Amino acid sequence: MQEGCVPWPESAVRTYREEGYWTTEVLGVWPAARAPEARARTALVTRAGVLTHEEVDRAADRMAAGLLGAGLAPGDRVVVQLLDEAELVVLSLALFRTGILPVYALPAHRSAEITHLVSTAGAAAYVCPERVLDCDFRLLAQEVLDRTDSLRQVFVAGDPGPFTALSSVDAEPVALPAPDPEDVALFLLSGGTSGPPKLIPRTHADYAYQLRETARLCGVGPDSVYLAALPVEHNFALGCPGVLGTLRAGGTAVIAPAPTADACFPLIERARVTITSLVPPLVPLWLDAAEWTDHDLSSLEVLQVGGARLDPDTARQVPKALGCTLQQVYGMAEGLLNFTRLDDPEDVIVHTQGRPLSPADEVRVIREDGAEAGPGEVGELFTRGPYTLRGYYRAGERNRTRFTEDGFYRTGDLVRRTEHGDFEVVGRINDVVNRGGEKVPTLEVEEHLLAAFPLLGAAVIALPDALMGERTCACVVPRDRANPPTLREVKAAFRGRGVAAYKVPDQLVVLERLPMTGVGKVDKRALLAQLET
Ligand code: OOB
Repeated sequence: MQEGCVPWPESAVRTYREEGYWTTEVLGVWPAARAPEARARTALVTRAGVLTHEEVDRAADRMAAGLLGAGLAPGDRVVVQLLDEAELVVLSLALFRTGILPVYALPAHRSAEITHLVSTAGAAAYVCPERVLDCDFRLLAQEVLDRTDSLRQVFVAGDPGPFTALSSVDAEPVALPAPDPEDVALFLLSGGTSGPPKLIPRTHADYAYQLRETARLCGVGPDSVYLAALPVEHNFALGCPGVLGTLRAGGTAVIAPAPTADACFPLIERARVTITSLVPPLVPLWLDAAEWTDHDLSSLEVLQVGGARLDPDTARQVPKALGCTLQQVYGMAEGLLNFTRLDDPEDVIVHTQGRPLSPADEVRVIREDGAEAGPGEVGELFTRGPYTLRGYYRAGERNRTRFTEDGFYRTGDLVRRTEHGDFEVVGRINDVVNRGGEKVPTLEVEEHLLAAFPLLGAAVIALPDALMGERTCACVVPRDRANPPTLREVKAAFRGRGVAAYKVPDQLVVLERLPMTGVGKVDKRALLAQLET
């Protein structure tokens, strides 16, 4: 494995190879998609039009040659932040084929996050759109260039301004260096930990296994049509089985411009979509819209819901309202994925977040007193397995707190396991606000508040929210009591600092002091209790 990554121990590697979890498969070169009968079939449907498997394959080979021609080399890191367009898929395949490593940023990220990613990854290139709404990414790229020192190139989808057009990264296909299947293929971002996003190395072998096994579990094959309603850069829509798992199986991926029913229902009808995935806050909106829609949704077989807790009442309504099977997915970019099975009893599908994907996933539920939890008892979930990382990228010491000595990843999630082994997620011990699937690291928000305003203290907590599940509440103690910041000023300051919009606090509470624990940390439990009364 590359420098900065923590390899699996030799004994685990041997088991995963011998038992067939890891093969010699490399991401992006997929026999089912290259089979003669698949080549003329539709691979991608986007706003820009339709591409067949053959066209995607050829475009990826040309872009791969173009990337090498532009001076990038296997092992280089490239921060990828594109709109959910065909280019994102073609670029991903091109990067996998050359062994150049994408670091997937989210569409909502702005200069603060991109600067952090470029410097943590030591990225050689950044790929971005021309502009989105009010953000000109070429200006953002210039800011990142000024603040970091590894970046050599910026590729822009659209008018490149002073940079290079992504469309010019194109050359006659060349023989490509074959990546080692057990080397890193891509980096995902952590959502579940408290600080700024950490980089999660995922290897060809581990991610290929995930794609293969999730497709099998969801019945995804050459006739399947997956709708990416959520951002493709996130593990859920990327590879569970998502866009990559569907393409790998020879099926069709449809990329929606937005996750709303308005945007997605016409696509479901037109492309005869069979499977899609959503985060919980979208589900009631889809259910309402389904009641009056004229669009034919009858092709839909499976709706996956995950990223945050789905309320059982909403879950129960899905099959009737949308005419499909609900699948709850409790996953994480770090690896472990849990699914309810398509043929599980209704009770399991409605009330649990499923069980591990792989027989090789090892899971432990550890109570607060350190003992293993029995069925029905709450504890923190620890896991290791053939597609779960052993350490964050270049995280050194910090990995010690997130992993046990024997390689288990501490998820920070509080779960309960039923007698049948299905998980219910009941809470979290990490300091993250789960805003309907979008993870807001409280520490990061607190740092921005302290840097932007004269404060004696800042503490960010999650408050229950009817739509989002949780909302972000910032509690601040101003230095000058007579002159506290307003929510509007906080919003303006976050925008000025180039922070993704979903991290802006939803609510601001001005306090005279923050409750403290005996060891001098902010007592967030007491703070929550104080706000609830
Ligand atoms: C997915 O991945 P991440 O990395 O954005 O966030 C992981 C965290 C989990 O540790 C857990 O706290 C929470 O998100 N979570 C859920 C959940 N699914 C994820 N909490 C309750 N119920 C669920 N169903 O969010 C993700 C990755 C792949 C597939 C699906 C979701």
